[in-house]
Amino acid sequence: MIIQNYINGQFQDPIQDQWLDNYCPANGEVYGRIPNSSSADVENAYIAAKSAFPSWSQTSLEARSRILIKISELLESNLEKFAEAESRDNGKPISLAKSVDIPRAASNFRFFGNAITQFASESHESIGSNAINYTLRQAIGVVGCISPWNLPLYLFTWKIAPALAAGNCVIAKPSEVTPLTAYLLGEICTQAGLPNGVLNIVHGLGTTTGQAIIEHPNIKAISFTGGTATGAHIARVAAPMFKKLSLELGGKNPNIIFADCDYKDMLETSVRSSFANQGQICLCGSRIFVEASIYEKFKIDFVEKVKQLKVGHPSNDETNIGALVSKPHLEKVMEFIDIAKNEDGKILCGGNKVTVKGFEDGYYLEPTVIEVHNDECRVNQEEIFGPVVTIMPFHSEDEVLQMANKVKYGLSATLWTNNLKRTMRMSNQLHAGIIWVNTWMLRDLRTPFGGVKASGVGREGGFEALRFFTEAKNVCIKY
Ligand code: TXE
Repeated sequence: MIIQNYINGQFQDPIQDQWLDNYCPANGEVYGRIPNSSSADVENAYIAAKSAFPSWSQTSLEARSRILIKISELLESNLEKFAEAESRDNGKPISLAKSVDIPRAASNFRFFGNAITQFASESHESIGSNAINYTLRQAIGVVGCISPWNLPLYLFTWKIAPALAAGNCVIAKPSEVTPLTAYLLGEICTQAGLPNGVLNIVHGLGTTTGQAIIEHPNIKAISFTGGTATGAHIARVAAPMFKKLSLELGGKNPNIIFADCDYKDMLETSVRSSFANQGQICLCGSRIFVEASIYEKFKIDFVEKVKQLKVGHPSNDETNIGALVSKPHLEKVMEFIDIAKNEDGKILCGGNKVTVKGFEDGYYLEPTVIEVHNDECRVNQEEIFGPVVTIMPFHSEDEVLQMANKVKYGLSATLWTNNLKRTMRMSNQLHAGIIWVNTWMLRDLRTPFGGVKASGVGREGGFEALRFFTEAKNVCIKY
């Protein structure tokens, strides 16, 4: 399988003929190659985007909306093909790709195709000054979208759809680890009638292709999802050029369980919030804090349920836990399990590599639960981003609030309680951009999405995304 760049509506090889291997996480084999694009490819993408911009930014909202909705429909009618590609490239269970990843990518286009027709700008009458102000929301120009490997098409389109809806032309780079569905998207965009140059997809390493995008002086905004260290690097490069930045970075999210919760619901959801997508979701509740009075019961019930999860080949419908995305990532996650042992953590279940018959070189790991005694230990502080969670008891609301907030991240938090006053108190005080109460990852695309502290800056979703991808210009007229 040879993946090419999609520039000006054409599929092309990289100019310098540099390629990378693409691995299948389920069996460890190389099954394709992808361009490692240079700044020359990014420049070509920029030239295409720049020349498409005047016409695209002046295309009526209805016409843009129609094209985006058409892309959504084509994704839906190609669901099987995209889901298989996503599962093969990323290692995630096919059931997840079919039920979550690809439907959500389609929803992203449909949602922003509709949202742009509802996006209103403000006007303010300056009473006493005989003046009226109105605010234009103008497309920025050429923007860059850089996405990670954990939810490949889901997050790629979460950026591209609002950028295009708002009238920008886009240079997008998917993760080099999971390029396949982004490659397939190009063909669908052409079929849907997206004009050439409006969306350009360049593939390659972060340090070559990604770097060329963030350093480009005329790419005026960067929307990035990925690791915190990369986010900090991007901010350093972009700041002197005054680029607009949206950074959605890592998380180490608390899952806080009070004794008065609906236990069954909490238990089932906590298994999902710990291990969905092999724990490789920035929103996973990777630190579980349980009120002391139900701690021992929870520990037994949770571990029993986790042991029932089936680790297996991603294409098997029975599989709950597929392969981790790459060998280096598997090694990194396993290192954390060793760190936990050295820090006096107790492995309650899991902790070992799994050999799946017939796919012995795949990157499989048991879902792992670690009991920790000190919330400041490394496994409780650092983002592991794999099927590994920590659990520990707490004795009071104040204590758990302090532990929950004592990490550098602040993306999401989950609370399990039926006490309304406590819900309000805790929600106000938790350091996070997203709080779920008695649920997890229930998403409404209109809501603001993003984190505080080392989890990033800016908000995606709904009109927040359309505001990010436009410049506000105020016009004041005296009459
Ligand atoms: O991410 P990177 P990695 C976390 C998770 C994971 C760690 C590292 O803890 O273990 O980050 O993952 C591109 N200029 N998350 O190394 O490198 C890169 O090519 C421009 C959390 O895979 O941040 C890819 O397209 N771009 C996260 C994207 O950035 C650069 C999801 C993300 O890769 C670049 C993924 C550069 N200099 C990992 N360097 C989440 N928040 O969901 C890299 N890239």
